[in-house]
Formats: sequence, C-alpha cells, structure tokens
Amino acid sequence: MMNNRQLADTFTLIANLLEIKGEIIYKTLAYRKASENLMSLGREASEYWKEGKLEEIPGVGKALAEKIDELLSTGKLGFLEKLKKEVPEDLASWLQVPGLGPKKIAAIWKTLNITTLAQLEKAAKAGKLRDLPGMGKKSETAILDGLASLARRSGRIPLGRAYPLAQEIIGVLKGVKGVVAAEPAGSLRRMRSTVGDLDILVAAKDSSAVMEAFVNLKGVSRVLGKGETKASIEFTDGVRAQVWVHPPEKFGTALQYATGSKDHNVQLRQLALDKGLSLSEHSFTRVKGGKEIFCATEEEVYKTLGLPWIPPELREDRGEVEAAKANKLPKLIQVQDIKSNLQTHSTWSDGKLSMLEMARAAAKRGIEVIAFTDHSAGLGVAGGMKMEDHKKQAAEIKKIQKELRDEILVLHSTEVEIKADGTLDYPDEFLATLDIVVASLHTSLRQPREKITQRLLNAVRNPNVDIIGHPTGRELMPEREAADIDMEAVLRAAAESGVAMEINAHPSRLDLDDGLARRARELGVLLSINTDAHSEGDLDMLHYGVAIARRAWLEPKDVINTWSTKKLLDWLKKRG
Ligand code: DGT
Ligand code: CA
Ligand code: ZN
Repeated sequence: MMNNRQLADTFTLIANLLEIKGEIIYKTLAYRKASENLMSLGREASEYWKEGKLEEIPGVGKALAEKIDELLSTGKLGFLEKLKKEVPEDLASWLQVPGLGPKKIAAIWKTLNITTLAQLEKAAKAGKLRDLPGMGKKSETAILDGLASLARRSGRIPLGRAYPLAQEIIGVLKGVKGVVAAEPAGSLRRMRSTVGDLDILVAAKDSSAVMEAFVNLKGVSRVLGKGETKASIEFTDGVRAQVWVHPPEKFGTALQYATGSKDHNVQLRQLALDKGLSLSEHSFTRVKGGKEIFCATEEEVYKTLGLPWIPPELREDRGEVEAAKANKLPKLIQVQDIKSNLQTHSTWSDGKLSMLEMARAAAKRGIEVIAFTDHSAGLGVAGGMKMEDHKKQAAEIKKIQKELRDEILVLHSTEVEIKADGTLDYPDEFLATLDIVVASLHTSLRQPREKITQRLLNAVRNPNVDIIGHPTGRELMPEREAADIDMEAVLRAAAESGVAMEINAHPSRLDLDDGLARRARELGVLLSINTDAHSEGDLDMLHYGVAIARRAWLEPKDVINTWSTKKLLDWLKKRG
C-alpha cells in the first residue's frame, strides 16, 4: 500500500507533467497543495481511506479523493498513465535544472524531440537550443550552467527531512519488545545540516526482533545488509538508514562510537592509548591485559578518558577535545534561551496567519518579542507590500498589541529586498521609521562574485539595517547553491557596522551554516536565530537553527535573540 510520501510524489509528478503540457497554473496548484499536505499529514492517508474519510485531508476534495482511492486500491492511476503518454515522464526531471521552466522544456522537447537530461546536455553543447523560439545564446548558456550545477549536487539528505524520518523510525523501534533505548547517532545526532545516511542506535539484549522490525519498516525498498549487531536498508526514495544494536551495559561506548565524527573518535582513541587503554565500539580494554571496562553511558566513556562529556554538535575535531581537556568547553546556547523571533511573515505578505494569530502562536511557545518582517514590494511573487500599506500594518500592530497586552511584544519590521543594483527596496527615510529591519537577497543570486558581494556589503553598512536575513542564499530543500559571495569580507564589514547575521532556522535554509557562523563569532559579529515562519508549524523549526548555532560553538551572549527585551530595544535604539 502506498504511503504518504509515495502519494505526494505521484501528485508532484502529475503537477510537473501538467505544467509542461501547458495546463493553466491553477489546475496544477491543486496537485501541489495536496502533495504538500500529504507530506505534513500526521497520519497515513491509508488510514483516512479505511475510514472512508479521505476528504478530511486538507486540500483533498472529491476529485483528488477519487485519485487517492484508485492509487491505494490498485497502486496505479489511469489519469497519470494517460498523461505519461502525452508528456514523457523523463521531462519532469528537467524541472530540477536551475533556469529551466515548463515553457522552455515544452519548446525544446517538441522541436527537437528529445526527453532525457543527457540528450538535453548534448543539444545545448551542440548549440541547438539558441535558435528555438523564445530562446537565445544567453538561455542556452544558462541551461548548461544549470546542468553543471545539478551535477554538483551532493546527494546528501537535508537534516529537515532526515530528522523527522529518524524520529519516526525510532518511534517504531522503541515499540519493539526488549528495546531499552533508541537514539539517533552519526551526523544526524551531531545535527549536521545535511546527512549522508541515518544512523540509529538501539539498546537491547537480543537484536533479532529489532532487526526484523527495522528491515520491515514502511517504505523500505532494499535490505543492504543484516547481521547480528548492524542492519542497513534503503527506502524507495533512496534514503539509507543503518541500525546498530548493543546490550544496555555497552550502550555508552556504542553510542559514542556511532555518533562520531570519525576524526573525533580518532582523537579519543589516541587519548585512550596514552592511558594504556584501547577503546572500541564495545568497551575499553587494557593494552597490558586485564578486565574490560564497560560503559552504559557516554558520560562514563568521557570520564574514563579524564574528560567532561562533550556535546555531540561539537564532535567534529575542531578543537573540542583540547577545550574539554582544559575545561574550556563553551556553555552552548539552548532552545530555551531564545526569547525573540525577529523574522516572521503574516498575511500582509506570504504568511498563512494574521499577525494576531502568529503572535499568539509564538507567545504560546515562550517567545517574548516577535517582529513581522513581511516582504517589501520588489518581491512580487511573495506578496511584497507597497510602502503605503505599512501605515495600515502599523495601525493593526497598535490594535493587536492592546489585545495581547504583555503576552508578547510586537515589532513593526520588514524583510527588505536588496535589489539587483545593490540598493534597498524602500528608501532610508522610511526604513528609519520601523522598529527593526531585516535585509535579504532573494533575486539575481547568480551575479558575479564582485557585484553580489558589493550588494550585500551595501546592506551591511546601511545603518537602518539591523539583521541580514539568510545571508548566502543557499537552500537545502530543494537544493540551491549559495550565491558566490566573499563572506569573509561581508563578515568583517558586519563586525564593523554591528549588524547581526542571521542563522535562518528553517530547515530548507539553515543559512548561515555552522562554519560561517563560527567564523562570524570569531570576528565578533552578532548572530540572530530566526524561524522565518510563514505558518504556525514553522515556529517549531527553531531547534534546527539552535543546533547549527551549537555546532558553531555559540553561547547565549553571541545571539541577540537571547537578550532581554530591554537589552534588545536598547540595542535597536543605539543603532538608530
Ligand atoms: P554522514 O553519514 O556522511 O553524514 O557522516 P557520519 O558521521 O554519520 O558517518 P557514517 O555514517 O559514515 O558513520 C557513522 C559513524 O560511525 C561515524 O560518525 C563514526 C563511526 N565510524 C564510521 N567509520 C568509522 C571509522 O573508520 N572509524 C571510527 N572510529 N569510527 C567510524
Ligand atoms: Ca551517517
Ligand atoms: Zn527571505
């Protein structure tokens, strides 16, 4: 029976093929919406189906319910089979090429009668695209660049996908008889922004029941290996997962080993050797012989080495072992330290909730200050606001603040476009009237390095700008490379001007990533962790941003969102 992901993929495929076919956008939107809703649905659609309640799924009306019904009962869909005969399925993969949209795809396919990515590349290289209607030499080069960028993609899994999937798997494994504990390990536990595969560690005396449950998880397409202590699977979408099973008395050494990183582990093993011990996945043994030392917890592992426990986010061999030895580990920031959310969107631009609803949702999560950073006019696709409308928004903020009283403080703000020519989308005199200003790049991200760096520098040095939103423009879901920016120059300028650089907590961005955030802190730049929430659910993504900050060694004082309301307002006042 098809699971939600497979149903969602089917609807996305339909939407993509319909778009290439030339169907009006409004028709494809219903499929895209349904696909999104299926992905974020808390229960399997098949359960709704069994209850005869498919239409209770958000975005699913009668027509879509019939299609889901057909897919669940037969595993196929007549409508899609017919569509594939009109529009070859291979063409859908062309949509992943940056710079290539449905209209151009249709034109190329119909004129040259080609359908695969390989044929597309060959045609572009042979200069056969430039003469097609609506194209030119420039679009041909853009397609070649897009194909090259596609080839450079990592094949790694974004944390925002891996993390919920791992939680699901862990939930199932915890329900297996005899399981004492189940935890993420590997890069997943270290919270890297992308992971190669999912590593999960289970404590149980007997591994066979765990292995059985693991290889029979929903959506598994292949079992890559299955042994006494380890099993490895691949899901239909190519994601791989690995489970390690150890008895509870060895859980500490096993978890430490499986968490890595490899380089961190190399360091620990050397430390052990210096003490005449050999450290393995199972235990410490004395090199000279003698009793094995078992560790049920990680704390015991580190203690045996004479170290305090090192948080997983730091285990990258970036100085953490030396810091631990000297008792100088940072007091890492935690989710509960965050008091403000300084990038959120409401229905004034492309957010799903009104300001009042959003403010209440944030307050419910312990947030004390929220800034509404609705898009500026230039970002038309995201419902950018005309400058005049800010008067009305300010009036609404006054009104809802009365209603909210001291539940949460609402700040009037904007996410102002840094335009292609390097100027900001609103004039300085207007920006100066707002409580706080976020400036971001969304368009013309492929400008040459010098030009786009200068664009960002202009914003960094503008005294009306307080935060630079998602500074590099990289995206993880779907994958998009960062703009070619001299970030070292930008961070140095930020240290000088006092502007804060964002760690955008939304798992589709996680920008700045840990490396740049750590460099920022080194240079004395302030950081700001914001959810960029467009819906209530987005407010719960904060922990991803905090994890990136922890990987960057950040302490509460480095992040303006941990400050008291007074300190934050004083800072804003001083900036003018
Ligand atoms: P990934 O999956 O590429 O994002 O990165 P990791 O760190 O999850 O690495 P992975 O999945 O290859 O291995 C999982 C853990 O297993 C790793 O974090 C540490 C441990 N490990 C793997 N290979 C070695 C090794 O050769 N030596 C040691 N000491 N540990 C290893
Ligand atoms: Ca891994
Ligand atoms: Zn933005």
